[in-house]
Amino acid sequence: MPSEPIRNTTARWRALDVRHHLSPFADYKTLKQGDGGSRIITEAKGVYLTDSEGQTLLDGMAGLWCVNVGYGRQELAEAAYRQMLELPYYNTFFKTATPPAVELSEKLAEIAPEGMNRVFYGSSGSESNDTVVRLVRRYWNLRGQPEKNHFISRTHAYHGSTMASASLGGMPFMQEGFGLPLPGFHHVMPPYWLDFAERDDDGTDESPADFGLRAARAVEEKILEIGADKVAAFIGEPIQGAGGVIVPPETYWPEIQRICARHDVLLIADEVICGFGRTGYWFASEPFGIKPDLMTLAKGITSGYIPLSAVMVSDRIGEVLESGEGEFAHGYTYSGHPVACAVALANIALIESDGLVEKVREETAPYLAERLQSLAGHPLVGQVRSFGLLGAVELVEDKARRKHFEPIGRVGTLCRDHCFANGLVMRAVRDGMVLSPPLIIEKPQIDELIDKARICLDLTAQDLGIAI
Ligand code: PXG
Repeated sequence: MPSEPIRNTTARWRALDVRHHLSPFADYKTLKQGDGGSRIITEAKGVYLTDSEGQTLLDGMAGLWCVNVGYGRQELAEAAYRQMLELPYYNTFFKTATPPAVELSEKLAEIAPEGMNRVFYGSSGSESNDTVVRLVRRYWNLRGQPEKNHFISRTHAYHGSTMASASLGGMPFMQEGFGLPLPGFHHVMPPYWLDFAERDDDGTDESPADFGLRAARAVEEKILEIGADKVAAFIGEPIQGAGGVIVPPETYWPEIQRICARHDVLLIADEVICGFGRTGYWFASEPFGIKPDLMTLAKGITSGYIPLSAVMVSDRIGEVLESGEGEFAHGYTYSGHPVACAVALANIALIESDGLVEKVREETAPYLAERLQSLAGHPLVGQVRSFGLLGAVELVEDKARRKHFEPIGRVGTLCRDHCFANGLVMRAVRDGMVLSPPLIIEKPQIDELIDKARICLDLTAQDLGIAI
């Protein structure tokens, strides 16, 4: 009779969750008032999750954009087990290192864009973005330009939750009331055509190519406003993930690259979501033509099996760091953690042996793009975007006018809840339904995902009284 104890366990876990667990990005008052409590996820295999009540969910988000090789991979568990028995922990401070930390550094240098040969480790994307701020300031100090210490980022950017990474981020609700952004952090518009493209009087929309150039030039205007002698770096995700899977026009990144070079501003690519095969390339800098000076990595580096992050540093920066007097006074107890690095090595080996980068580029990304297009005609859908295995279905009130529902976010949440109830995890960013499935997803599972998404769109339209 397994059903009885399982139900009791669910009730117990939910009660404990409400009583003792402060979840990230949660509304504690609503949780406390009892809105049913959290869903308890107990197991997962491949692309499917199971909750404590036995419901199966197709995980369209790969956890939080991270479980690239899918759930339940024995090779990763074995790598952790072996390393824990051999050397569970040792630090990388004070002139010590461990085999997994140095082996992983070599491997990352091999797969990273050319000329990125040095790595600094942390345990989260937030830490890697805090590290990048300090590395960049150290670099300009060593170059004798300490006043070159300002950072430019974009609205809708997500770079983490620590004080510096949330300052880099462009989400006002994470900053208001927290004394953020810290001084020296600036934001410009994102390359988000749907919201920011202009429309002339006769109703013609600005072309994506023109808009991409204009969005890039917003960075140049900001550099000139602050003064190029004060701007240290520009940071951006090749595709903004948590901001709503904002895929920039092709003109955007090459222009950003030119602007950064012209003003001697470093270019940081936040590849925390985009890296490790997500876009059909090892790193998204490649297809977007970005030549980063620094690159931050996390999530897919271990497929989320264990916390690990990294900053990759180009030779140009690395040589300056190595020429300066004194130490770089920065690091974490778990920098280069041997178990995390051993898992990362096993994870990269799996991405290679499964051929996931090529599979995404040649097979599943084109298929996902094609299947998503089949949703474009739905009355709620204003735009469908995808690149690699990142996708978004943006729900709008009026397609022709690119007009959002009000209040923004309500319809997305409705749809998200229908997805959960119907066995699909799809996250809502404002009213954009975003997707980032494990890279092992097969075509029939993409069909299942799209079929489920269509049902949930229909249910959402029904809630709103909109004819399908
Ligand atoms: N950079 C990017 C591009 C991210 O997406 C971070 C940095 C920070 O990583 P850590 O490991 O510190 O969380 C992220 C994280 C969401 C969601 O709801 C997205 C993230 C984290 C939590 C929720 O989409 N991205």
